[in-house]
Amino acid sequence: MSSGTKRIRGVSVYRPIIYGNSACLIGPGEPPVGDHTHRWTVAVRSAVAPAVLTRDPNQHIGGGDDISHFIKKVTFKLHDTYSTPLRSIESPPFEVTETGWGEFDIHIKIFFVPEANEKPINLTHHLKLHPWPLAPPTIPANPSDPPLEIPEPLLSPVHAWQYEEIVFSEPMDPFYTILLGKQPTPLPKSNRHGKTAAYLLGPNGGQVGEFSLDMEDEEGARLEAARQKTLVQIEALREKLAGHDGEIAKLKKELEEAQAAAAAKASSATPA
Ligand code: SLL
Repeated sequence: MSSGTKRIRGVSVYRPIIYGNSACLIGPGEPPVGDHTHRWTVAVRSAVAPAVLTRDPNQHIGGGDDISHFIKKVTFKLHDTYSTPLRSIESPPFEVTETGWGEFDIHIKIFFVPEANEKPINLTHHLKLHPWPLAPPTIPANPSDPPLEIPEPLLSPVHAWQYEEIVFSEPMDPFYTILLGKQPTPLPKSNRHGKTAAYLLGPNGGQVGEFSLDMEDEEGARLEAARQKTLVQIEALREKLAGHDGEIAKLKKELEEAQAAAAAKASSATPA
């Protein structure tokens, strides 16, 4: 076997990516496109953003690193209402920009460079155009009040992105050399691009730019809080169950006593 076809045993290399979409309302100043309401971009990108974002909101998330040393091609299968729904993107940026009126599932297939000798992976992303559920402040406290005006900036842009780590376990020898030569930029501690009125990257919404270690910590804290809450609920149910067991034992005893008393009464009433 030549060294070119060897796998590196016991080694895993991971590469962070994001996939998803950004969407903007087509503005009143722009030329209309039929009944289309939004311009959107679906993409596979690096999770880390460039230091300076462009002005195009569809480019506001990730994309700072080149990922073409391991991704060769990405196909995006759009809704059948689009002409040529299968879009094949053979060089970076791996993305499709379109206009439309509706949300639907996009099937994304990532093909790796030949050196990787890996099967393509399939992902599904639900194209998101609308920022629902609407933010709580837009819902009136009193149901008889008229609905509050939703400020235009809150509707556009909308961001819906998923963080993913592609793991190459036991990579091919030449591919391992390629990976070692192109390290991903580490995620920053905090998002360098901060918050805007945009929907919706991350649990707190409004973040643009990139995924950060803080977001990972927040996710961990949320999971831990949920775990603690579940433990408390389990304990409460256990106590309730123990209470029910006690009640059952008490009722059983009362029943036995009543049955014994009835039997005694019946036997004493029986004529000799
Ligand atoms: C819906 N099930 O009803 C979805 C389908 C399809 C969206 C949404 C493009 C149309 C065109 C377009 O926005 N399709 O090119 O005319 O919401």
